[in-house]
Amino acid sequence: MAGKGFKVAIIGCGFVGASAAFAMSINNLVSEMVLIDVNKEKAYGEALDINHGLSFVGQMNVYSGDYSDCKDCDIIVVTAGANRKPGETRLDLAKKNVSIMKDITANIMKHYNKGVILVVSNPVDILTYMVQKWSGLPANKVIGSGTVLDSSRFRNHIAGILNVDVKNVHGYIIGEHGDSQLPVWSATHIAGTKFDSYISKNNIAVDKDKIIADVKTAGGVIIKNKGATYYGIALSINRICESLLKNYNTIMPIGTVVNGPYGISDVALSVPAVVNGNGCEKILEIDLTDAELKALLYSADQVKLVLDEVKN
Ligand code: 6V0
Repeated sequence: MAGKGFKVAIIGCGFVGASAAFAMSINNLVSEMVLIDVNKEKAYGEALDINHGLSFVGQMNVYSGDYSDCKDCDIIVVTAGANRKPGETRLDLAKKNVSIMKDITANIMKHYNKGVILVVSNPVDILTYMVQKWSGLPANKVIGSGTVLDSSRFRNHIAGILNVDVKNVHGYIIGEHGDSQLPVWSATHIAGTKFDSYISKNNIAVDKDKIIADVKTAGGVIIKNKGATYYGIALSINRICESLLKNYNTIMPIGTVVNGPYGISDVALSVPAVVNGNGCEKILEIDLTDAELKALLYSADQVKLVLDEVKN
C-alpha cells in the first residue's frame, strides 16, 4: 500500500532520472512522484509507462509536471544534464552543466518550501557545491550522490573476489566522484573482520590496486558496452531517498559541502555521513591512516581546481 505521504520530484528524465523513478516505484517509496524535464514529452511518456506497472506494486500518484510541483517535496532529485560530445573536454562539459544547473536551481527555489535537494548530475561534486551556494539552503539540505555508487561498486568487487554476500562487505570510497577518489582500506571489513586480516586468514591473494582501478573505470566500461550507466546509480538514488524519507540515520558517503572536518573547507566531496530526514545530519570523522588522509586532501584540492575554473 502507498499512502506514506512522501512527495519526490525528479528533474531530468533521461536514463538516470527514469531509472531512479522506476526503482522508487518498485519500492513504493513515495505516494507522489513528479517527473520534470525540458523535454516534456519524455517526462510524460516515462510517467505514463511507470503508471502502467503500478497495479503490480501499489498505488502512487506518478505524473509529469513543472517546477511549481517542487512545492511540498520532501526530496528534489536532479539528474538533468548534458552528456559529453565528441571533442568536448571534461571541463567544457562541467561549464555547460554548471550553467544548466544554475537555471534549474533558480527554478526550484521559486517554489521550494521544504525538503532536501539531491544532486546526481555530473560533475556531481562541483554541482553539489554550486547548488548549495546558489540555493542559499543550509549545507545539510543539499547533498550529492557522491561516491555512494563507487562504494557499492567497491563492495561488489570485493564480494566477488572473496565469494561472500555483498551485504557482509563494509567499506567506503571517499573524496571526489572521479579520478582522485580513494578507498578507505583501513576501515574496510568483512562482517566485522578487518579486510587485511580476513584475506590473510583465508589465504586469499588480492590485488588491491586492481580493485581500485576497476572501480574507477567501471562507469567507462559500462558506457563502452551499453552507452550509459543508470541501474547502479538509480538504486543508489533509491537508497539515499529511502534513508532521507524514513529517517534511517544511514551512514553512507554522500557528497556534501565540507567545512572543517578532516581539515577540509569550502569544497563538496564525499565522506561518510549520517543521512536522515534532515539530509546530511552529521559528517563523521572516521580514523584514516596518514596516507589516506593525504589522499583525501589531495582529492579535495583536485575538486577545488575545477571549482575555481567553473566559478569564473
Ligand atoms: P540523459 O539520458 O541525457 O538525460 C538527461 C536528461 O536531462 C534529458 O532527458 C534532458 O532532456 C534533461 N535536461 C537537460 N537539460 C535540462 C534542463 N535544463 N531542465 C530539465 N531537464 C533537462 O543523461 P543520463 O540520464 O544518462 O545522465 C544524467 C546525468 O547523471 C549526467 O550528468 C550523468 O553524467 C549523471 N550521472 C551521474 C552518476 C553519479 O554517480 N553521480 C552516474 C551516472 C550518470
